Amino acid sequence: MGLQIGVIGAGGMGREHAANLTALPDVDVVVVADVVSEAAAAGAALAGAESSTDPGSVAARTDLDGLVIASPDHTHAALTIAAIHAGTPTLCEKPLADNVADAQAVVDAENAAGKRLVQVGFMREYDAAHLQLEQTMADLGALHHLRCVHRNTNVDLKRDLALVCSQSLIHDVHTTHWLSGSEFTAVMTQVVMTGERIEHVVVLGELANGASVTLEFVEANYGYDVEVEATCAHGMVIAAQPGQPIVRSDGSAHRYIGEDWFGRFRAAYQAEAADWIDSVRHRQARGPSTAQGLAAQRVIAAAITSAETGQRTAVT
Ligand code: ISE
Repeated sequence: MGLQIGVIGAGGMGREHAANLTALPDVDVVVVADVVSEAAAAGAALAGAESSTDPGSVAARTDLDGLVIASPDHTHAALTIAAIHAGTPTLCEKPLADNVADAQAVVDAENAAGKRLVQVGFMREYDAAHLQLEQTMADLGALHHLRCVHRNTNVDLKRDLALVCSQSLIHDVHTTHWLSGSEFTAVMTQVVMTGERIEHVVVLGELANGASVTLEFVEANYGYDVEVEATCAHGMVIAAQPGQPIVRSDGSAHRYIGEDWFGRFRAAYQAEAADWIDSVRHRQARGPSTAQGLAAQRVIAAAITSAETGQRTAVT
């Protein structure tokens, strides 16, 4: 019998995790839960698992070897805390919570358990282009400036600033923490609207190690596009774009970018699943921690405050 894994959330991300886990040797996704019964049933069918419409009771099960939480963001904290109480190794999708207090509650619960049990799904740490950039930076001396650009195709969703920040920009905040090995001390946010829609968000950040950061989010309708560049003491490096072939047709040369994060980061999600399963087998959580999830949430809160007040805002 393989590892017995539960998946909570059967939307796009939950199904992605269920499929990636099912493809691994000696891993059985045994239950897929979603409050929407049709989604739960479809997710369960995909994984050959039982279905449940009660995520809370699945999170509290003590007979699972591991749990993946990919339900709506506002449910992450409570479900992760239930899994910690059950002693279950957990991969919780980002964000760890949708506010600082709830993220702090997860950190507190894990500390009280006396053992690290949770990995947060900041999957860029498993992306080949990001890993290559990290390695290259190590040869270029101290980081002076990091620039992360995140464009996605959610134009029609008309998300407010809190959602843009906690769903999208939080990736770039964590990327900064990871690649700089430092923390934000202050941020200044500028938001550009097109009518009632957020068009462009720019966060200027200061890091404790003296480096500066520019995080940009753009609601782009042409495709999903993530860029990272680091300027260091002895040179600068730009992350490679995934190696898609160049197709020449109809008088132009074309390279496919992808419409969403599933296309761009599919291999990273697969590597994340494999590494998380390995950590479950070794009974030692690794990868992005709840403390890092909380730290990212604090930067997001400061960035939102800065946009609202028009002031440079300290990150506490
Ligand atoms: C999603 O989780 C991502 O990974 C994308 O980068 C982000 O833009 C999107 O808003 C998230 O939901």
